[in-house]
Amino acid sequence: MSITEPLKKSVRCVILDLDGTLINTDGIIGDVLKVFLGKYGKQWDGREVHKIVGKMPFEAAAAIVEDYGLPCSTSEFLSGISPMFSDQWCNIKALPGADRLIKHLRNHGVSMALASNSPKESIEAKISYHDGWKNSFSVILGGDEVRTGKPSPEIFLEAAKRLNVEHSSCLVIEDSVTGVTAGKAAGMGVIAVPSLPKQSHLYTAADEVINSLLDLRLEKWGLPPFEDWVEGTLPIDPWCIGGPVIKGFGRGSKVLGIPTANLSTEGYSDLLMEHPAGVYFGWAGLSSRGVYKMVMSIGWNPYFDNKEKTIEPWLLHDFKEDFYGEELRLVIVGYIRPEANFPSLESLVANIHEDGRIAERALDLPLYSSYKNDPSLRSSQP
Ligand code: ADP
Ligand code: RBF
Ligand code: MG
Repeated sequence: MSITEPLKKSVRCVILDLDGTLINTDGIIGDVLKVFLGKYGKQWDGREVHKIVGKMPFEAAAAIVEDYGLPCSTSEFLSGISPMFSDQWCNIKALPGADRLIKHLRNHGVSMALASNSPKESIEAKISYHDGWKNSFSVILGGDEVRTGKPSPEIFLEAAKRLNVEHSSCLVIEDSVTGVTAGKAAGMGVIAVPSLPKQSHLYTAADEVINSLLDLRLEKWGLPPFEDWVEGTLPIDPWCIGGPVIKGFGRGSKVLGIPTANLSTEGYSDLLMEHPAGVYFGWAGLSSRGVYKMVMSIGWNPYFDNKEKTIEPWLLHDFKEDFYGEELRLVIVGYIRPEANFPSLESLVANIHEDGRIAERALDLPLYSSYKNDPSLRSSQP
C-alpha cells in the first residue's frame, strides 16, 4: 500500500506520535513493571513489551493482568501503577533525532501536531521535560479527547481538522503498528520508525519504514530537507565507551577481511540501547600506541542472533599485529547510515570499505578532528 508521488509532495503538516516515537517510554515501562510485578512475586519479562506498545492504557493493562494472572482487576492495576509511571516521566529520554526533528520543522514553519493514545494530561507532563517542545506543536491531542483511540483514524483526522488542513496533506510519524494502521485509515502518508528491533516486516502498511529518526529524508515528502549532514555524515552528541580489547571468533579478519576489535559490553548495554543500530565513526585511543581514526557498527549481530547490541570498531590503520588485552577508548562523533541487510558478503564488504572512506575523510573536518585530543581517549575515566 503506497501513496502516489503527487500526494507525497503535497505534505504541509506533520503529525507525531509521542511514546516510542519521540521519547523512549519503553525504558521506564520496563523499570516500573519490574518493581510492580515484583510485589506480586512475578518477574517482568521484557520480551512482552510488544503486547503493550501503541495500545490504549486500559488495553495494555488488561493484557498484563491476564498474562501474569494477577489477582487484581485491570482498574486496580492501573490505579496502583499510574503514580509509579508519573514519578518516572522526568527520566524519559528523547529518542535520537527527536529534538532535531522538532526544531527543524519549527524553524522552517512546518505545522506540527502531537497525537498520542495517552491522556492529554500525561502528554503535557511528559513533554514539559523537553525544552521548546510544547510550544512547537500547534495541536496536542490525547487519547481521552477522542471517542476511539488508535488504531481508529479518529485522532489523526481530528488533528488535521484542528491544524486546518486536508487529511491528505498530513504526514504521520509513528513507531507502533497500531499507529500506522490509524494513519493509513486516515488517508495520510505514514513513516514507521519501529521501536522494537527486527520488526519491520510487521509494518508493510506504512509508506516508508526507517530505522530511526536520524534516517528521515524529509525532502522525499516535499518538506524542507535537514541541513546538518556534512559529506555523508551526521554529527551527533559525542559519547565514549572503552575497556580492554577481548578476543572474539576471528570472524572480522576471516569472514569480512576487516578486523574489528571487540569490547565487553558489560556495563554498556544501556548506552548501546540508546543508539540506533547502524554505522558510526570517531576516534579510537589505544593506551600504548596512540589515537586512530575509527569506523564501527552498532547492531544485533545476525551471525550470533545476539539478544544484545554489540559494537565492532575498525581502526583505520594498518596494524602489524593483534592488540588483545590493551585498553581501547572510543569517542563516537558522527553517524553514517542504518544497519542494512546486504544481499551478499561482497556487497557488505564493499559497503564497509565505503563507510571507512567516508569516516576517513570526515574526520579531517575541524568539526570532528577537534575530538582527536579528547582526554577520554587516554584516561580510563568515562
Ligand atoms: P575478533 O573476533 O577477536 O574480533 P577479528 O578477526 O575481528 O577478531 O580481529 C580483531 C582483532 O584484530 C582486534 O582485537 C585487534 O587485536 C586486531 N586488529 C588488527 N588490526 C585492527 C584494526 N585495524 N582494527 C581493529 N582491530 C584490529
Ligand atoms: N553487518 C550487517 O549485516 N549490516 C551492516 O550494515 C553492517 N555494517 C557494518 C559497518 C562497519 C563499519 C563494520 C565494521 C561492520 C559492519 N557490519 C554490518 C558487520 C557486522 O558488524 C558483523 O561483523 C557482520 O554482520 C558479520 O557478523
Ligand atoms: Mg572482531
